[in-house]
Amino acid sequence: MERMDMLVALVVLLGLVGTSTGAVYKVGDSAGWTTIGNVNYGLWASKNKFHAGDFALFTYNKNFHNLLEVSKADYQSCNAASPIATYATGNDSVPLKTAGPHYFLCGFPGHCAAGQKVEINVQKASSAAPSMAPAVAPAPASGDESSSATATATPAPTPNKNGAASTKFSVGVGIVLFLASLCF
Ligand SMILES: [Cu+2]
Repeated sequence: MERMDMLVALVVLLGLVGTSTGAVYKVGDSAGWTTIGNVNYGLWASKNKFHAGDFALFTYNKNFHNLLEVSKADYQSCNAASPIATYATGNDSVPLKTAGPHYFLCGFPGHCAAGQKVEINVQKASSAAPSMAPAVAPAPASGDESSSATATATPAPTPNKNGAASTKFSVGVGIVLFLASLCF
């Protein structure tokens, strides 16, 4: 196998390993992403701790709903006209790549106004789980460095699958290192 092929394989493998590290949170739990039953998505979001690298899984009937990631202003006004990202498969696993608030709504007429919208606040990746992603920390909005320092000093233990994920991660790193040793 040529060196370039090996490099491509390595990158693909790194990508696969990377996707296995985050916890997956199903939006709305058993109700999913819907207007039926007046699901309180704000309550759902407040019950979970999201970290960068996790995934939000939106499941819905794609004939009746879709999923748009929007700006804060568009979230507040239920404006579906200028989404940041659009999903429409009915089973969308959305990577929560960056810390900070992420805003989602359904773009079907009237659905957002009826409550089919959710704000997901993502915290920095937990220190327990190693991350392959470059350490890109968003700059503090107000330039208040003391508050961001105290924020990073409190890694809360989370009841998610970090243990299993980091085991997979270690195995993945082992495979990658093995391949890399073949390569170079
Ligand atoms: Cu909808």
